[in-house]
Amino acid sequence: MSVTSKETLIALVELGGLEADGLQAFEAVASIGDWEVARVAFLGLKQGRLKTAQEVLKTLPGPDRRAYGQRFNAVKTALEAACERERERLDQSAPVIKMLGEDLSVPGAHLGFGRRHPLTQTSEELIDIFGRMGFELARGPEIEDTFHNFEALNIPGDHPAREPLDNFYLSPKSLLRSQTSTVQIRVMEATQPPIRVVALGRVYRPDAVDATHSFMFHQIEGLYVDRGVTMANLKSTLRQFAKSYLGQDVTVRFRPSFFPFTEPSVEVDMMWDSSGRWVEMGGAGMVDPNVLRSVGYDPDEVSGFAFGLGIERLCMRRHGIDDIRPFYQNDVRFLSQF
Ligand code: FA5
Repeated sequence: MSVTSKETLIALVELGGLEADGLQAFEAVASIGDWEVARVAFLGLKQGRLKTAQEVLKTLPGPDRRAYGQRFNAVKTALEAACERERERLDQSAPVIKMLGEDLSVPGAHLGFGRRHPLTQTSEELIDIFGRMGFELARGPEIEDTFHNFEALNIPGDHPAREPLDNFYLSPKSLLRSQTSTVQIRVMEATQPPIRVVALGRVYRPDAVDATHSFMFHQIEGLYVDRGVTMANLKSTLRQFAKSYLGQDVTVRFRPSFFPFTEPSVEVDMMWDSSGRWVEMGGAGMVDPNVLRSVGYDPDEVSGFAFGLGIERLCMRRHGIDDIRPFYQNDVRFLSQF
């Protein structure tokens, strides 16, 4: 191919250099990042070397332009083909080959999702049921002073319930609460009647562990104080609750009992199963006038009922569990059933 000027000759030599550089650059790419750098450097529409070479055409003498243009097109086609070829090579290489090395038909690993502990689920359901009956949620501390755990509940200093062997004392004046009845006092100290609350949480007693006893367990406490509250209200509230949580066919009975902070007091039993066995679900009664007086209420004006139920036993009865211990053994085979 003959050309008329020296500039054209130089430009054609440069086009040859551009082609060689470009082919070498595309051949050398090892990653998609390298490939992109080479593509922009040679084929980039704004500042790629091919674009610059195209601009040269306009500066050449008219008769030489055809020759330059033909050579330019050949270089462009070669570089575009190299660019395309290397892209395909990259797409088919590393990651895909790695994936193919594994057996894609093996089922994925099962992702085990956590779930809430059955006692947490039970507590939430109890809050819900009592919430629908108009009870609000109250809270109290697990580390209590002896005043709230005993004195304010009409359990004086020499009472056997205060024995060190029956409680987890932390100091002479503080202990891990042995009952949620402490929260009754805290609520009454802070609020005026009418009061309708439930309080749930852990309580601690050094009881020997067996199928129905643990040294740490959960109670739900209920307290209703207003004008004219009666034992009939207490019994109907607990029966309604039991039917709602344990089912319409549950049988509940009340036995006369004694608690220092209620008068009269009852123990509440639920029929466990069709064998006719009764299991104690909780204690309850009419708030003792002494307790009402000690928080500044007038027992001639207001009366109240209170109850404290074992949450584990409710959950056990509901789900047909005969032993309290699995709740605290962290065995997922047990826990994952809820
Ligand atoms: C009380 O704790 C009273 N505070 C209940 C009360 C509240 C009476 C308000 C009057 C007014 P008691 O010690 O019986 O009572 O316990 C109540 C319930 O907690 C029992 O019926 C039982 O369901 C559960 N419970 C008691 N001890 C244990 C234990 N070691 N492990 C599991 N559950 C227990």
